Amino acid sequence: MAGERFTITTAISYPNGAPHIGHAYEVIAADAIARFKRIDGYDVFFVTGTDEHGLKIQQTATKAGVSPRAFVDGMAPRFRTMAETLNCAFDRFIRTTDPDHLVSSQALWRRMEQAGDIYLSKYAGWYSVRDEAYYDESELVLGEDGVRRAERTGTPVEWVEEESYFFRLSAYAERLLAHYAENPDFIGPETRRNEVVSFVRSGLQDLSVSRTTFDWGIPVPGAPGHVMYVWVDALTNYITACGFPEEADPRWRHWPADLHVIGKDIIRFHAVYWPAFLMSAGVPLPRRVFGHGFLLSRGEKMSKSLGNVVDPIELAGLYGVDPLRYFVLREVPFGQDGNYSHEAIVNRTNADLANDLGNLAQRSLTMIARNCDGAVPQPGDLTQADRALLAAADALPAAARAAMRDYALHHALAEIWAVVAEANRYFAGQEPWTLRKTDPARMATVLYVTAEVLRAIGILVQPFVPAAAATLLDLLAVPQEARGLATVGEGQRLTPGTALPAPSPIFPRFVEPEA
Ligand code: ME8
Repeated sequence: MAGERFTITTAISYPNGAPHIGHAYEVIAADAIARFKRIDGYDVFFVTGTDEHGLKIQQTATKAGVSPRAFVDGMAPRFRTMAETLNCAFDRFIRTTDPDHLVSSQALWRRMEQAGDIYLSKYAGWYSVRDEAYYDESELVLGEDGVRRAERTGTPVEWVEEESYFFRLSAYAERLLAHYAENPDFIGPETRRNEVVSFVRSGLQDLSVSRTTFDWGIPVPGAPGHVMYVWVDALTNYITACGFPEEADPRWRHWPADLHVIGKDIIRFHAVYWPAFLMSAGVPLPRRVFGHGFLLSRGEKMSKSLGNVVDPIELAGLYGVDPLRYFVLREVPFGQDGNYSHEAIVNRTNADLANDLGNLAQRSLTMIARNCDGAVPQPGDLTQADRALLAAADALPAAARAAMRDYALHHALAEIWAVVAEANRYFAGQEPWTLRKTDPARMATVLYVTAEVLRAIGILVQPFVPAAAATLLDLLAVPQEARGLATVGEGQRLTPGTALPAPSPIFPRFVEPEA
């Protein structure tokens, strides 16, 4: 594992409005996976960013009375700030208006053209600006209001007729199906894979890949008046970030991506169009595309006094960054849809974080501070109960790795919190506060075992609640360089006698503000 590389991306967001909880969810999940791989010794490259071209952005800018460029320059930093506020440690924040992305997109286009896959024709069909997608007649429904809409997304479509370059997508159906069959992990979860396979089996039509009726896009090389269809340029962001087209660029070692984290609504673009473009251009394909579910507000007011909070930065301010991260990753099985509500976030925060982990840390560390000279206690002989708890903690890296292999982040957290629960039962059952008077040596052992289990938990929770994990590991005086998954277990136990800082709370309870 050590030194093995791992490249992960999120979808790049349309900055046509402020970032919402769906954007936050996706970047949090990707960050947790990236951080998990980092503590497991991988050389990680994590990319996120904004998708700034296309008709939707141009129209929104016009409505706002500014140029598209001024509009995206105002909006994109809000997405970057959101990711930073949520403690997401990306390596590149790519904007599709970045100069290197123009070079990369045009180079990819040229390669597809050289492969004979681009030709000029005329497009006549339906287009949804909101989805930035073309639809077949068969994919539409006619509403009572006389408006045609895409059945899957409910967005209105308009008739488009213009000269357009096409990509010979129809020529790739067989190769794509063969790729899915040979690489069963290429699309996840299973439901998304089935959906894509049946879509491709039903036959693919060539794809219109340029537009002439507006100009907010990447110019098609050698074809004045044509800008690239926004999805061609958007998908290309993944290789731009890895230094394409300069394969001598040191960043090129990060390609192919190991994982594209995206929402379920854009699986077709990533699992059909994108691999076809890459096959055409002779560029290796990403290893896996994972379509997560949608996170929706239960549609109720978040709370009487708080109003309906949907801005992720506000949510983070209200509940705390770690509680928000923990909530979305623990509550929603990754790959499925989920709901959030004020009550659900508060319950998770107070039960799992403040009570189960926070209190255990606070109580045990306070006892150590008061009764063990503020240093890691000296354990005596271990009992069966001590050994069982330590074994449960030592088994966590393997259990978490197994869960994370399928990107079952909620399972990884469930495994960790099962050990938190076991540690609480142990602590309550051993009653170190009673031992303080009756058997101080045994008390020291119980506190040592608890602290050592907290070390393992602190290491394991870093990807999910990074700030709180850092605080916990600081309180246990675990050096920065000893915070990897490989340090969990027998080999690197806490050293008795190590001085510990004064304990402080890691997870405050959420207290309802006065109405
Ligand atoms: O689709 N819950 O951008 P976008 C969870 N620019 N995820 C959600 C969500 C929700 N309620 N709403 C949206 C685009 N998403 C394109 C991507 S990639 C080359 C180009 C997810 O701003 C959505 O599924 O509409 C997507 O993965 C991401 O947020 C950005 O959505």
